Amino acid sequence: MSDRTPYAKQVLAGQSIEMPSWAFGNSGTRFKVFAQQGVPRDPYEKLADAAQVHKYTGAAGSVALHIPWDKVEDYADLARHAADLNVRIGTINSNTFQDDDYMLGSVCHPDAKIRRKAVDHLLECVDIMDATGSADLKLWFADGTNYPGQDSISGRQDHLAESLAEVYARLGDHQRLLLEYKLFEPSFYTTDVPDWGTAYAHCLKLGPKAHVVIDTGHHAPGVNIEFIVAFLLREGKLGGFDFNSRFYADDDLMVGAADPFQLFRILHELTLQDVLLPDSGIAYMLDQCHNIEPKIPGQIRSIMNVQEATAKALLVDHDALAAAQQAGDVLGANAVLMDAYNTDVRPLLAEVRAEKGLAADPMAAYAASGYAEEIKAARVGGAQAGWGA
Ligand code: LRH
Ligand code: MN
Repeated sequence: MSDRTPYAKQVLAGQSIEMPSWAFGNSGTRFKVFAQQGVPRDPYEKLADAAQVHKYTGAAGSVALHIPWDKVEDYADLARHAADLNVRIGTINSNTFQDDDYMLGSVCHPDAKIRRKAVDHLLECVDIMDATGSADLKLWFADGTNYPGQDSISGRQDHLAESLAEVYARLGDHQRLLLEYKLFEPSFYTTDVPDWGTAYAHCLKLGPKAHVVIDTGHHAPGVNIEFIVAFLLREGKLGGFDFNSRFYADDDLMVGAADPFQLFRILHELTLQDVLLPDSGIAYMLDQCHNIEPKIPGQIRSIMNVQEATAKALLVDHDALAAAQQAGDVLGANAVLMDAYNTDVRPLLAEVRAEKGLAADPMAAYAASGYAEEIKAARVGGAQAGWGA
């Protein structure tokens, strides 16, 4: 077995997982959004908190924005603020799911006036990308229906295709459109982009700047997500990930918390295709809500969970695996993967952090920094950030 440690350390040192700005604000469920002390009041404070995660993990150098949750007067100034904090603004997320006009949909709405409004918002998001220097526009649509007969399933697909084509045409040379699918919620009969196949078909029609985003919480129970990963990778249409985990539906829990083995299997498929580093063209992001746990430590733990799953995947002996697969050695092949999965990679990650001048344990280092107490004391008054649902 060739020693894969040097290669693993090199990849782990360069890994970067984007944080969602909304993870630092208050969040919850329809039953309750719990407020936490010290929560940011604006996108500037959200970036400051995100910078803490990058400071201690060294693997979270960018922050995704969500519009209008992160609306500011001057996006170029916000991008400068991010740079001062040693992070950068990444993916721009549109929001066509919180306006009363969107009750029956946005880009798929039966009324052309509402579709116009939705597309104008998406075009505004591309303007923001021009200001922040972001490459990716991430589109998730809550669009769907709740009752059979409520609207034309194929008619809504026509509206969707037309709306996406207009946005696609507006993209700059180095900009991409990432289409995210989701099985259900908030719609409970049809969702207009419910699965990878629908997203893939629309992206194929749109062109080379359109790719599919896989949110790990957006599948029916039992769906083999790593198959979707392998398939879209093979097609060159995997644009990004929204990492989180779930026990039941779109729980948006910390990635790897509910099913670390699934996360490992996903990272294994990505490692096989050597697409883990930022220049791979795949946007690795967290999409989570820390409803009851402290938010900055929640993000730090999440980055560490991705790093641990990645390290295990990087230790898989690909040559031995290929040989066992070729020989039809079912148990042998499975054992190669399980050996890597059952490897304690925490010492290896502590080494990688030490070589980057970081503390071996990011959670302990952040806790010892006193930052949590500082923001609790400083952020008094003003309106805490949240989903504003
Ligand atoms: C939808 C989603 C989408 C975001 C939102 C915050 O469930 O995953 O990626 O816009 O969460
Ligand atoms: Mn998502």
